[in-house]
Amino acid sequence: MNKKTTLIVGVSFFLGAMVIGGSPSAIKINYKGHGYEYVTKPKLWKDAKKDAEERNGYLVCITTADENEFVVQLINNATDKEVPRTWIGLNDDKVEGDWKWISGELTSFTNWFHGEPNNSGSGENKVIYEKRDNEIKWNDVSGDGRYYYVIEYNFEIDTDTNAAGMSKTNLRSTR
Ligand code: MAN
Ligand code: CA
Ligand code: CA
Repeated sequence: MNKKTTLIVGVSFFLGAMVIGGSPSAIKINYKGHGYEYVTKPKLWKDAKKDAEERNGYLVCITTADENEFVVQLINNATDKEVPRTWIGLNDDKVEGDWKWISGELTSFTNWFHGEPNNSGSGENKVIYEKRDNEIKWNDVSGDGRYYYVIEYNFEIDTDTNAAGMSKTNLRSTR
């Protein structure tokens, strides 16, 4: 097969798998020994947290610029729609302004939008990734919205075909 044929066959196979499998409600991928699952089913923060814990994971906790870049790519490549608002495991529920990862990890790395966190309105103690202009960063919001979420696992997980395809093409092409 020449290059063009190989590409067409490859892409057709991928789209075929998408049709057979339907649009995936979760994307599973491993990074530096941890599993990450992007759940494209909107939930309240507390229900997303509970779901993650019931599956032996936790809402994603981001401690380095590399990990941030990886999670941003996961969110950015998950759907062909506008980047969805996405819960992470950061909150200041205990003491206003004292941000904590639910994993207990250090909070030295941050990725707030300019002007955030602002605890606006009647208070904002949970955090999402969202897209403003061309940036995907953090904003504090109330826990009342229903958004997608990323589950992190302290171990590698089984990845599905679609996610493997995504990791090889989309993720690598951004490096
Ligand atoms: C604006 C900003 C944000 C805030 C949201 C709440 O976008 O003030 O800081 O979180 O409104 O909807
Ligand atoms: Ca707050
Ligand atoms: Ca805010």
